[in-house]
Amino acid sequence: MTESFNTLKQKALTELQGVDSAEALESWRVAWLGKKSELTAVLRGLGTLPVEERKAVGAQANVVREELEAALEARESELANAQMSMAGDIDITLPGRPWLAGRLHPVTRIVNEISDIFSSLGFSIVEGPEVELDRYNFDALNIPKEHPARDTMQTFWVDDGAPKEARHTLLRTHTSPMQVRFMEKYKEPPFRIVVPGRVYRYEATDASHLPMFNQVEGLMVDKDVSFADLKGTLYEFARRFFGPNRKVRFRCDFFPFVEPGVEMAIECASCRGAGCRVCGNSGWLEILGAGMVHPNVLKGVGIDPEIYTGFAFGIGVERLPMLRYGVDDIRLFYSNDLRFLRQF
Ligand code: 2U9
Repeated sequence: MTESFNTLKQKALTELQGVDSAEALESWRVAWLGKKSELTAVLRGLGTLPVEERKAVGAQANVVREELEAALEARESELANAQMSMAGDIDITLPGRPWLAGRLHPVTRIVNEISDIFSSLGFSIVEGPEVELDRYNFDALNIPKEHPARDTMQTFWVDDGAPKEARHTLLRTHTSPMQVRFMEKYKEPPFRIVVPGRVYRYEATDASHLPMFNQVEGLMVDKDVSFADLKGTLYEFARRFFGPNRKVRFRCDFFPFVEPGVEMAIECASCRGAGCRVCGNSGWLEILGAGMVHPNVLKGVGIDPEIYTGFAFGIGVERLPMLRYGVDDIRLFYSNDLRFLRQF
């Protein structure tokens, strides 16, 4: 009996080696392990055997059945793997790939950090459209047509169907249009908002300029808001962002939407004030402009400048991570080089 089990097993296993498809595998299973197989016939016939023989034969038959089942399973996965390799889907010999953990872009993190600081000072965060009307981007901000300030903000005009000279649609050059929209909508001060977002300027690219960059602009309007509030707020921002030891400088500047206007600069991190390529040899990096909101801007949205005053500021966001991490070329942020981005 042992002999014939061995023969059966050998025959079945040899045949299994030749099986090369799912259908052939199923036929093999039916032939060698199915209801009408030799092995099943032996197991069924056990009852006719004398008791002593029944036990031994039954045990042997079960061992063979288990061996054949295991061989079937092994062949099945061999065939599945071979099929996948042939299709070129997968190389099962390669080690698994580790999952890459995503993270926020360094500029996004800085935008969030700035927003959080102003949020903790009582400002609400507001966002607005990147495609704007020139009425909001220029006219409402005290920059009428032919005003020279329009030259400093060369613009990407959007084809809105009008002839080229009569277009009114553009990619916003700053986020200020949203402050105008906000005041127009909510009418009655007090307002304290910051508007983060992308802005666009049609200008040549270099180590400190890109045609797209991020701003966080802020606006506070209320009764009795003074220049001291402006300075106090922006000093506090600089202190929280850069720490208490970084030097800060305020100087007079001009922006059509504020009067008076100032520029706030921070000591250059790359050269510590000595002068280098990043800061154009001045030792200082201008990080924001600010000023008291121009009475014309308030009047334009129906707010009486005799009753209310306000201050506003604009931060060029990319400069801040450049300062903090000593990055000397703004283009690195947007070249999709993971070797650079993974450092943050
Ligand atoms: C309203 C009124 C006034 C926002 C301001 C600046 C000064 C400024 C620059 C900083 C670097 C632009 O990104 S940058 O190149 N911004 O200098 N921005 S005051 O003034 C406003 C805004 C909205 C209604």
